[in-house]
Amino acid sequence: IVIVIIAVVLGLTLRQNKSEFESTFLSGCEKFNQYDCKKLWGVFQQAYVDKDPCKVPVEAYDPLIAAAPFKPQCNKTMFWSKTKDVVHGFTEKRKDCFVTLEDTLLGSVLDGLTWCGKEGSNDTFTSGCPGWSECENNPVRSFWICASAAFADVACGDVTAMLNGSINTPFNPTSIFASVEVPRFNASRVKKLNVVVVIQKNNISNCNHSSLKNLTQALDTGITYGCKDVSESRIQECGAKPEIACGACW
Ligand code: C8R
Repeated sequence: IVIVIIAVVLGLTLRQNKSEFESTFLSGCEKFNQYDCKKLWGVFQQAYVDKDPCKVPVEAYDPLIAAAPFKPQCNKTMFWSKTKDVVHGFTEKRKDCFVTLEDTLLGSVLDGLTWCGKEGSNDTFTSGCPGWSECENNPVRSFWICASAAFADVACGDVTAMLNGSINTPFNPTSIFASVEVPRFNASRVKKLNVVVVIQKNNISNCNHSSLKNLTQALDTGITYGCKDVSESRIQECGAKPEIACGACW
């Protein structure tokens, strides 16, 4: 009987409120019109429920991306690596200038969430899920790789990427930006990559950093490259002053 009680308590703690995650998904989805959110939820779940949470491949989310595809927003696409807060602090105020993956339905709904399934169950769990690097094919990591690849596929015109000048390797080969997005920029669609290195008080890197040489080498021939060191305060100023034209921010 003791074992049964332990098993039930463990089961209850691991089994997070399914309807709570589902309602988070649905309410986030409903902010965007023109989507059948219940249908999207069904398609989303198919990617990971009843599966070993370390055996969810990137392609599992292809049907989800196909059901809520990213629209090309030429000259406005913003990528980032290790600058999430600065970027979103800026883009939430200047939607007229840039869009990130988090401004799309799937990106906004799933940003900050953790989820996984379990073999033999149709539930969604939000705790006890594998961490980002615990195993390669985990549900959250595979989703961000799949979504980032699809988002990079539709990038066009001049694209922008904000990188972090306060870390050792602003262009890190293990990042999603370097490993998934940059390799998919296609010269027939993308004209130029504008890198913005965000400079804070104690910056240790800038546009001259050697890792950025690797970035230029990874770019499809035909894509022009540009880089600017821009202080975090200037980015915030541009966010706070809508009268500054997008092209004059930096
Ligand atoms: N992108 C990747 N990861 C994302 C994400 C996103 O839009 N949104 C969230 N919340 N995440 P990082 P990176 C989560 O290391 O690896 C796209 C994921 O859980 O600072 O270069 C986006 O288009 C993931 O663990 O950056 C952007 O251009 C971290 O945040 C790159 O990929 C990744 O944060 C950023 O990926």
